[in-house]
Amino acid sequence: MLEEVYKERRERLLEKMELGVAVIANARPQTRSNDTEFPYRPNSDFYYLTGFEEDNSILVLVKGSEKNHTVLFVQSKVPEMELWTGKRLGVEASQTRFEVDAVYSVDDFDKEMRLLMAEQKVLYFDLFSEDLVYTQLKKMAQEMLHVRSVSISPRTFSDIIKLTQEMRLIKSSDEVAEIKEALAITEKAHHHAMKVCKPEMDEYVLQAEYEYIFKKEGAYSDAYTTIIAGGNNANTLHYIKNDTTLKSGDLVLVDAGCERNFYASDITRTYPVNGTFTQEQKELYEMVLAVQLKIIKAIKPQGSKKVLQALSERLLTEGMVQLGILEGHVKTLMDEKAHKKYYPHGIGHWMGIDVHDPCPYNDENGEELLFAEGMVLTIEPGIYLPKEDEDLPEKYRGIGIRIEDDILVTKSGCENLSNSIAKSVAEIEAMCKN
Ligand SMILES: [Mn+2]
Repeated sequence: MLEEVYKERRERLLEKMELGVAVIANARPQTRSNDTEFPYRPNSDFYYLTGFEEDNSILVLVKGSEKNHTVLFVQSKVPEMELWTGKRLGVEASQTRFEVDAVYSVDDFDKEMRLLMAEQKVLYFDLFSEDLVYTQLKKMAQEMLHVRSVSISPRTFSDIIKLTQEMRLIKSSDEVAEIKEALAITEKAHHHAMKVCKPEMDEYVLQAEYEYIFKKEGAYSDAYTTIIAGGNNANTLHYIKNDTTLKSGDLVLVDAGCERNFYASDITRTYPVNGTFTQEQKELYEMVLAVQLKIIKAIKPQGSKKVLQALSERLLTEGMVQLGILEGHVKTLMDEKAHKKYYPHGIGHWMGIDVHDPCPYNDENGEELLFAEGMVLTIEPGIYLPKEDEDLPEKYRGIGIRIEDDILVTKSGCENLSNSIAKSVAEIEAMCKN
């Protein structure tokens, strides 16, 4: 994205702030073991406001009564360090690249920050983060209380994340384009995997097929750990061990999506390991699919997640009664929450730079936020029928199905951004046979 996109976001954030100073630090590298690290990924809010991928960087926004001031702290270039960990942009090049008022070395953070905080009453940062930068900030603010030359120093702490997360709820067309690019790769991966999946393959090998396509097609990472759940493993919702051998006659539930340019995709498909659904699998699958399609149809501006949740619970309960999974009246079963045993999760979540975008679901007064153009959410109904559950008809035991797509709320309704990933029984069986 262009630098002015990030600049415009910073300006919008400044508009939402009261007079004061805001500090947003980038993520720290995370240790994997001893002295090795996980691949680095920037903090989502920091990235949203800067587009900068280097660790050891901090953004500071000062909202003044007359004018605003934006400052970026970056790691300065140290040749001996660059030999080991790669080139850094450094202070000078950052000054040219970023449309901020000043760039300093992060080594000067303490010194410069005291100047930026002086005469400010409100200090914004991520109040819930335990990052050292914020601990350091609080310490500075406390020390400044005792500096006689400073007449005002921040005594009010406010949550910057609340403001950025409100902004991130509505995606710009540039952001939707990024999500679409991620989805194009995720589509290739699902289609490729449907083709190569076969009985006696280990789940982690199928996982590797997905990750191979992600990287080959230009997505550096998955957006979350891939779930490859063969047969009864699908009934463990967050199954990520992926270490069982896939069996002919079973379904495999795959929840896999790549991250591209730090935008997520999140797709679940459930397909037969040997390429052909059994009669029972087909009955269950088509029931869940019909529910998913109806829910997607119901998405439009002024709609809400609560309404979709209720709809999904009612439709799935009806479906389960029709198939003999639950017995009784739909309304009574729902009052008793009988359906929750087999559909225990939510219908979906916001998605964007984070796979579960941490945007608000309710407004200031606790009222649910209604859908509006530019929001992106997943729709993922599922039904989970454990092997050991003797209340279930025997023929359905050990089957778990989830179908998940990524949906953009549009002006008049919605667009299923992942519509072209094989989903009907016929489409899936055709793809598996290729
Ligand atoms: Mn999801």
